[in-house]
Amino acid sequence: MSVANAKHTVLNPVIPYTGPIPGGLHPGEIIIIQGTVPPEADRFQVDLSSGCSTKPRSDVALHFSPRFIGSPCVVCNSLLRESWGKEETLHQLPYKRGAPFETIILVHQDAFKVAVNGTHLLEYKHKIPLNRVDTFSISGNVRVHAIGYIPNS
Ligand code: 9QG
Repeated sequence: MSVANAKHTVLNPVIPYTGPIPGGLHPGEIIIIQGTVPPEADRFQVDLSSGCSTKPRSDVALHFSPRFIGSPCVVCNSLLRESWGKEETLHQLPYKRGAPFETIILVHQDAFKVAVNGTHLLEYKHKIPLNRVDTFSISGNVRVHAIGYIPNS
């Protein structure tokens, strides 16, 4: 799997980046993010959202937030009507400050599955129907080389 298989690729976006997910998200589809964590990073986040409104803020189906300060972890959550749900925290961090990474978000019927550098990391059950997700954002302490959207067939 590589960005070469992508139907749509975004190269070297300025961070924070927000853009449409072409055609929305369906089971079997994959989003690939290739980037580098800056040496002094404290956190970054990927958000899969329902629209791109900031006021009121759009619902976020998947907020995926690697954190490097304190006890390293990855926090996932959803934002519904401007309120965060219950955090799902994995006390494991496959990202390294100063190092490149490849993150793959696999879209399943009932969950997102996230893999980092070729290894499964976590699963996050859908809190918001998949057919409402149409916007991708990435922000915080991260450099992104490419974002690729890979169709399901
Ligand atoms: O802190 O946690 C996820 O549960 C909040 C953060 C918030 C999220 C949230 O302030 O930060 O990570 O999108 C956001 O608002 C980010 C940047 C309890």
